[in-house]
Amino acid sequence: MKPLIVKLGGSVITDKGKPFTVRRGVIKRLARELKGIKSPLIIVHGGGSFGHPLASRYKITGGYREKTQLIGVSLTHRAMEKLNSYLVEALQGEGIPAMAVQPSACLIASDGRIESMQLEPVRKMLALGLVPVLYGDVVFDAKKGVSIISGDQLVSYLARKLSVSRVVFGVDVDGVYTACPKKDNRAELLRVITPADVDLVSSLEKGDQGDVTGGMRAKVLELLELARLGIEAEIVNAAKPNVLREALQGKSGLGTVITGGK
Ligand code: IP8
Repeated sequence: MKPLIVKLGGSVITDKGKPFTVRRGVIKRLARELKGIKSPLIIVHGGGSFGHPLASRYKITGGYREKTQLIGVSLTHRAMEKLNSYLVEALQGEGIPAMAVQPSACLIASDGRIESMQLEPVRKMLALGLVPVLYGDVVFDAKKGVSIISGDQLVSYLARKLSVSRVVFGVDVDGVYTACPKKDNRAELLRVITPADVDLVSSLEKGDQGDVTGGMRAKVLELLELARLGIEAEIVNAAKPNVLREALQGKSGLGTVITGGK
């Protein structure tokens, strides 16, 4: 059976308004929803109020420029490890054999894009029935010294390299909107996005201030890369009970489908 990839957005599993705060109840519920999934799973999560504030404070996306950033590299990575541990333990609590995979230790980036990644351990985990849990991370970069790789980019890379059946992104809104639905009440939910919708995608929001990896627009761009290869993805509201579970069980149309053709 081909694996499914699920991305748990940082805005779902953490409180973005409060530094270093996990949403315990939400994580527990999501772990219960994931328990019911029969297909092999790869889980990737975002940074939320753990990774983004530190990456932003130490200007890590701009690359390595001065020694004072090194403590920021160390702190950003550690913050992501803490969030990852919390999630892995919640999954274990539901009996899911989750295992952390540290992206910074197994990939090299170049100018902010993944250049190479050692995927054999992930393949072996899947073959055994373990559930790899990766995350957006501060990584070593051939051009910039260091950079931030988002969970979104990791999902897109993993989906291309490992043969996956479907990609589901869990976010804290109902899908992709024409504008940010939290700030603009005229924002309309888009049900389907295809590679033909380039103009629309370039007008999507780039994320809040303090989000170092580009918000909804960056997510959609990563997923359109997959759509071009025939891998369909859906962005759904994981903050609402059972939506993520149903999307992973194969129900389509719960949020925004990113596909190669209408
Ligand atoms: O929340 C960002 O991952 P994302 C990770 O998936 C860090 O964009 C370290 C800020």
